[in-house]
Amino acid sequence: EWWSNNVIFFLILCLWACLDALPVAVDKTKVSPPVEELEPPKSVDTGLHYDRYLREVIDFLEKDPHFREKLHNTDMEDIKLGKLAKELDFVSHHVRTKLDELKRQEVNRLRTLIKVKQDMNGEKGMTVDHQALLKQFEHLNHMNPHTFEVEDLDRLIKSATNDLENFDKERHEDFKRYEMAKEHDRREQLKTLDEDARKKEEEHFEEIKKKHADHPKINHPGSQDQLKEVWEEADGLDPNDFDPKTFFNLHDTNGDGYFDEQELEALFTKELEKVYDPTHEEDDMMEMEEERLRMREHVMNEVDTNRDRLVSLDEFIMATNRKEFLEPDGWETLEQNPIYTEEELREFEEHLAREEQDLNLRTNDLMKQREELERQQEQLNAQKMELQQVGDSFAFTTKHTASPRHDGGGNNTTARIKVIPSFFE
Ligand SMILES: [Ca+2]
Ligand SMILES: [Ca+2]
Repeated sequence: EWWSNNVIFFLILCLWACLDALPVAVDKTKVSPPVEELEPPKSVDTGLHYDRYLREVIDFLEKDPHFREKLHNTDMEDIKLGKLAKELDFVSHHVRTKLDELKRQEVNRLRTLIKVKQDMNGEKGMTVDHQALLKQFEHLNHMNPHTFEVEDLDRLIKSATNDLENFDKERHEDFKRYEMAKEHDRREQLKTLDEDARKKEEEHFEEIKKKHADHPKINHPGSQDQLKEVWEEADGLDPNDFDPKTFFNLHDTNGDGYFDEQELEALFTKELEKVYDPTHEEDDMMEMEEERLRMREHVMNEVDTNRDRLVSLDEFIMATNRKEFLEPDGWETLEQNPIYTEEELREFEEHLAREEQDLNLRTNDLMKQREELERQQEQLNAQKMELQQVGDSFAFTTKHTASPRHDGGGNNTTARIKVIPSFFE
């Protein structure tokens, strides 16, 4: 089912881009098009590492009348089977040329990134993770870096749907690792302190934890209380006039008739400011962003009934008619539940230790190699010295046994004496 949800999302993304650029496309059919500049795409950032490429490909594809028509008339099943990707064979030469260009740019971008990464790893003495590198190329066929083919579109659709599904999950995992690294560093730091200092440090830690947990009540995200607070404080409107439809239109900032992820997340800023202040030692802004993500996911789950990762006006109005909208449960903030277990922290630390051990082994190898090179160099130097001594004594002997008289022939001893030391230098 996730698959069809994602395909729906992709389709919406396409349709959306389509509506956006429609007047431009109509103009282009009347006049023969001049060579188009590559402009940044207008649709919403997906947050994927190949976001720009994805959106540019979609923007250009929907400029092709044939492809646009197919996009409207192909059902989900067929998109799943890759039939939409096959329609690429029928798009105009002009669009195909643009797609080729986009792909070449994308391949170059990836190559540059990988080069930078390899250089950085090289400096740290780390090896390159080839699996991870190959993953960066999954959204296109890198075996053919020059032209954009059916396989490229097929891969792009599959990667985007799959990666968007896992995007939030990966952000949660990154956050968890961040928290475990923070705790690991704290414990390591404690180990370096004497008993008294350690006790003080522990007390301070508990104190700021308490300070952080002490904040005004958080409204349940997406509840009437929460939205009314935005309406009153951010929009400066009278709470008695609260109207869901007006609220929706006010906060659909790009005016496309949907709340996307960014527009939803913006609604929680008021709540988050109750808990997080960037000037306070006890408030971690990374945690604030994790909280924002949790709130958005929660509201999406409750309100986005057709699971296209967008909240339509209808879905929004429907949600405001539910009992939970008026009488919501409380909301548990991040600090009220553990982010990781001790077991997970232990595994994380073991992983860190293994990485450090690998690095140490590699460093040891390098040290040994350097010692060996130095030893060889010393041997060479010793040999050179020996030879030089031989050369010097030979020169000395030659000088003193040779007749000082110029013999008038080709046998110039002074020249030979000069040559010997310079040979050994
Ligand atoms: Ca919107
Ligand atoms: Ca929806």
